[in-house]
Amino acid sequence: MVVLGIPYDSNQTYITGSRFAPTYIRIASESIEEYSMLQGIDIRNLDISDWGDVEVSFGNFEETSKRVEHALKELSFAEKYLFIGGDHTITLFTINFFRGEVRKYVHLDAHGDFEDTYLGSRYTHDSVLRRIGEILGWENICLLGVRSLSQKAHRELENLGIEYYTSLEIKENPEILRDNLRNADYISIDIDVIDPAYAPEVANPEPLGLAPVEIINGLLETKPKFVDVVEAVPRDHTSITAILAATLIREILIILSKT
Ligand SMILES: [Mn+2]
Repeated sequence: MVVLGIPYDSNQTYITGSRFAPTYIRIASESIEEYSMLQGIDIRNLDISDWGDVEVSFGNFEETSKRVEHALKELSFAEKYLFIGGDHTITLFTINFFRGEVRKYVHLDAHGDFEDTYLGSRYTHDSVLRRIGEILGWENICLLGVRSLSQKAHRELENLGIEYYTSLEIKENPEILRDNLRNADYISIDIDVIDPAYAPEVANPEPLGLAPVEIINGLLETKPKFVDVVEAVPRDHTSITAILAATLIREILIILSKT
């Protein structure tokens, strides 16, 4: 199993700096136990290699795409992958590369990420789910935890028949999370799906979100091949959002190692 940071951010307009997330999440991981009490496993006993970060080209989607592709070709021996963003654009790089291996893609996010273009560009954190749907097919994507999108994007989700559930629906029925994650090959976790009370340091905080334990409970029975954790914007090494991301990643590495 490989861990790869993709510290690309572009077009972030409110709280910026997801490029620093892989570094601060790794620093935070030093402060927490390697042993998961929840799952009874110490990640030091797993076969994990951390390949550091791709050297991205800020502001240049095409060049960064080439660089990520080059890195992923080198890492094609791996059976499981954990990617750390970066903003949500990074999922386009990984989905583009692994498109043939992803039958079900689940997007955990407060936002729809479903604009056709954002600030004049088709390849941004705010249009990533639409681009992924175009690649994988609308029936193969699912959006969970959403609570913020434009009325136009909302209508389009409906018209295209895309499966989506709001954070409020999931709060009422946690089975939605478990059922939709169970068969996912690729799980993309925008850390803003979690309520800003727990994860304040994100690019666009949205209240009315899920609790970290709800996310963990939803993930425990899953068997993905690919997971990414994106959109954290930790300010420094004391960031509680980085500690939360590091804790989630510890549990995810164990889940990835299980199949
Ligand atoms: Mn997102």
